[in-house]
Amino acid sequence: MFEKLQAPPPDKILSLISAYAEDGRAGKIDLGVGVYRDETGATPVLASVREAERRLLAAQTTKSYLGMGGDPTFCRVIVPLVFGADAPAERIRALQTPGGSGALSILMGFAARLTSRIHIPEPSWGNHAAIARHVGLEIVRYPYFDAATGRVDFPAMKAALERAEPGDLVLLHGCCHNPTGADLTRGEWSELAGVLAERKLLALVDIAYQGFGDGLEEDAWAVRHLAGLLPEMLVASSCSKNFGIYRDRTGAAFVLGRSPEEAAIAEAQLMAEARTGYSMPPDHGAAVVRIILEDADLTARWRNEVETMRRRIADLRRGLAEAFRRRTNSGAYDFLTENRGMFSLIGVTPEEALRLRQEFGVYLVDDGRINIAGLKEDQIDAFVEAVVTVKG
Ligand code: PLP
Ligand code: TYF
Repeated sequence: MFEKLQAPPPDKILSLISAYAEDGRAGKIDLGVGVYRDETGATPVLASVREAERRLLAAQTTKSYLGMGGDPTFCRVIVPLVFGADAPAERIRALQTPGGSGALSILMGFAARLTSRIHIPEPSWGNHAAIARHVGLEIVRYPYFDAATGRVDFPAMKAALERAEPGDLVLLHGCCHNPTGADLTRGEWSELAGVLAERKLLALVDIAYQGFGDGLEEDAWAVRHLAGLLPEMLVASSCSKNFGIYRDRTGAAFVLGRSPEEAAIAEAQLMAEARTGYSMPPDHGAAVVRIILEDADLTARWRNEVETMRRRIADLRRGLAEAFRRRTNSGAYDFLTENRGMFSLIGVTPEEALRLRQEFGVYLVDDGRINIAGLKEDQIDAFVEAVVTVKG
């Protein structure tokens, strides 16, 4: 039977990992997959995570099954991290999931029972549309990014969502938009909240980079603001980036209900999604997060480490924009300092992206997305020169 099969197209981002590894050139630059890298190019295990792992290993007495929602204590302590200390906690239910991807998957599967359409920004992370298609949602793209300015085209976004049908699902990036790095301002979030409420749209906020933009609390502002205004909402969060536990597959799916009773029923539906998907999430990463967030001292150490990562990204953004300014004698790349998180679109075509890879050993996604954290300080000028050269 398998002779009928054709290989699906590869994941454009993940396939860069092996392409980069196989490149033997000394000066190669890896701006592909979205993982944080320190100044040596490493993605280290955080010290707070190592300490939590040490404690976990010493204290763990069983590896018996947990429920479909994972570790109940993780589910309790992750709520204030995302929704803040003043969260309407009685109306929020959380499920531990295999990464933010697992959360998106069960939340979209859940939503597909209630509605048939999802609005996704253009552009967005490729897996958003892939997962939506998989659960049978019709995908509508809303305009998001203005390539000419490197900023959000909010009037176009708002106008498109004002035309959405009541009950439609709307995917929003909570912070550090992937791939553009362009986020809404607080004023725009407030306006958007009005549209969502008025049009009776169901927001699904994906927050995968909390702490990499303006800070852990600042980056959750939009989620918290919407949670304070909307009757119902879905949130997918990821611990992959801010705890640096990518492969341990840790995230959370949240549902905000009109009442505690409705939230509990929705939670039971999410459990049913988890049951048919993977039964229950892996424990290790969530246990580490739980140990960190339950301990004030470890939490402080972890927050410092997130801040160090955030600062490095911000410094690189400034350094890169300055280098472009010097080389091009213009402010054409100043948007790099306004963008947030690890990504920006550098404005190259797929053909130019290919040239960057083949001629200069610069690996970036073919939509022109760069992972800023992949740059080493001493590579900035070479990268700028390569971009300017291929763009003629
Ligand atoms: N959402 C966005 C926008 C992402 O970029 C990622 C990336 O990894 C995820 C969700 C999910 O991440 P993970 O499943 O590794 O937690
Ligand atoms: O956008 C990125 O680079 C990260 C990592 O299927 C990623 O979100 C990319 C593709 C994928 C899973 C994770």
